[in-house]
Amino acid sequence: MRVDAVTLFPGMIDAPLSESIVGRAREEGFLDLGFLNPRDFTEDRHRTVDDKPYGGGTGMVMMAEPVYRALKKVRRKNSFVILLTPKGRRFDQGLALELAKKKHLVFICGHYEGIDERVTPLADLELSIGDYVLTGGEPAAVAVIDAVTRLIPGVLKKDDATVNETFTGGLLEAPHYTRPGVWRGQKVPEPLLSGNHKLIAEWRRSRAEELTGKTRPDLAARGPERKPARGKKRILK
Ligand code: 6GU
Repeated sequence: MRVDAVTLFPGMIDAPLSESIVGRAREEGFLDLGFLNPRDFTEDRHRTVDDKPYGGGTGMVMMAEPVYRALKKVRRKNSFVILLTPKGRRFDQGLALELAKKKHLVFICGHYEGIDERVTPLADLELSIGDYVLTGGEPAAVAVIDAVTRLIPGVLKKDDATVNETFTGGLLEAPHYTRPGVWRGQKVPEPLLSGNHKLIAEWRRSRAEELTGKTRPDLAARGPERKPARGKKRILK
């Protein structure tokens, strides 16, 4: 998959996505990640990318033109353009699965107080990663690119890891344990040591339901199917 990020701070995305599984996915060619800095698309002496908001107020607003030019340079017919903003649709695993099918994703990262509203029509989707405010779209882009990259076939060794996991089944995952069997007085639950696969599956199911009911009643209420939350359409352009 090809992914491009339009950002004033490429290092905020490049560095975290150079480590671990995503770093390896890039080295192995599963993910081809590129960056466009709106500053490189300015023409004035100071390479200006932001200005004061019309109507007054605090902070600076990113200007539309440098972002537009950057986007024009990378956008192709099959590109899916995502504008990262806390006002966007909330990202979830269902959306990650949809985005993983795309050939080319382009992320536009706002910074400061945001981007001139007139760039919004250039995006296919406005996306948020949760109900809190970040300094910019960059950490959100990292989260989304990470979640999507691990779903690209071949990136993870066992595809099973993406089938059984938290959220895909509409439940949080059961807890995991590894050696030693007793750690500082705490034992590994008996069923996991039984070697009985049916018993293990039942134990995990039951722990997953218990955990989901306790910490995420909203997920529990939605049921076991990975169906969209009520009233939400899951169809992307
Ligand atoms: Cl996409 N951007 C910013 N600035 N803050 C956020 C966000 C995005 N998602 C959650 N908070």
